[in-house]
Amino acid sequence: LELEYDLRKALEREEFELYYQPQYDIQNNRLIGMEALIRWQHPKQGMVSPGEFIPLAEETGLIVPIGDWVLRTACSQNKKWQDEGLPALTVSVNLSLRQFQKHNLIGDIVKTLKETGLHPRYLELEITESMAMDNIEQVIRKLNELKDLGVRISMDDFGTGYSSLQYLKKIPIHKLKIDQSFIRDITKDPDNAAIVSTILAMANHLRLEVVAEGVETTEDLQFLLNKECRHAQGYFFSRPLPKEQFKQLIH
Ligand code: G
Ligand code: G
Ligand code: MN
Ligand code: NA
Repeated sequence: LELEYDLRKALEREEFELYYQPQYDIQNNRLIGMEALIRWQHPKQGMVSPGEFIPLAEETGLIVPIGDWVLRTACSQNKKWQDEGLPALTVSVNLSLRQFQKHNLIGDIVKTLKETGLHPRYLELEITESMAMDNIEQVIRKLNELKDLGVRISMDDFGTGYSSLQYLKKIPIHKLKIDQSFIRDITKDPDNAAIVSTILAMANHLRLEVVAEGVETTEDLQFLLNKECRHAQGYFFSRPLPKEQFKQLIH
């Protein structure tokens, strides 16, 4: 309850910060983008993980103003880096269920892009399978509107939900992010190796891009290179970094 009270205050007290984790094109050794990940610097408890407060924010509806803040901050930071002459990168923003279901989602995004001046092609929205499961026709309509805006859509934590292949064929997205649980021990766990190979082959047929998440070792990377996986993200390259450090990395 106290945490809820503090969460209500956190926005106005400016206790949130975005960290950025780089994403690479591993076939060309090129930085292509970054995922924005929220951090909460609690005045007494120190860093509270989003795993802890995002569910609470969802329950209480606080995710709506917090999500707006994340979107605005990520877009405006990305535009600022571009204006400073840094290479143009795509910023990925995690959407929560409530945000995705908001009636005015499209309007909010149009407004944020306009106000920050970020070109839509440099914004990617991450949704999860479970978010996109019910009312599929409506979800498809919404995703098409986003696609028409020119923003990119990726399916986060792919493989942990229950989406059918039929569904994957119908849903208008650009990219799958293979969940890190499948990348773990990929060179030692034959099941994981098989799952990842299958996802890569399927994505290739469906013309979907793929990002492997949670790449931690050079062996993981080598496996993915051999399987012609294009994009990757994980501690092997970098942990999520505060904006100043991320800028050092990219400039
Ligand atoms: O950064 P970390 O691994 O601690 O993130 C834990 C979880 O919190 C992940 O599932 C991640 O997707 C989620 N998360 C991080 N930042 C945001 C955010 O800005 N919005 C939402 N909705 N989820 C986030
Ligand atoms: O649900 P989502 O994929 O958005 O969550 C991303 C989470 O994964 C973040 O909390 C981020 O800090 C974490 N993460 C990113 N790279 C790695 C990695 O290589 N290993 C592990 N264990 N976690 C990672
Ligand atoms: Mn994510
Ligand atoms: Na993920």
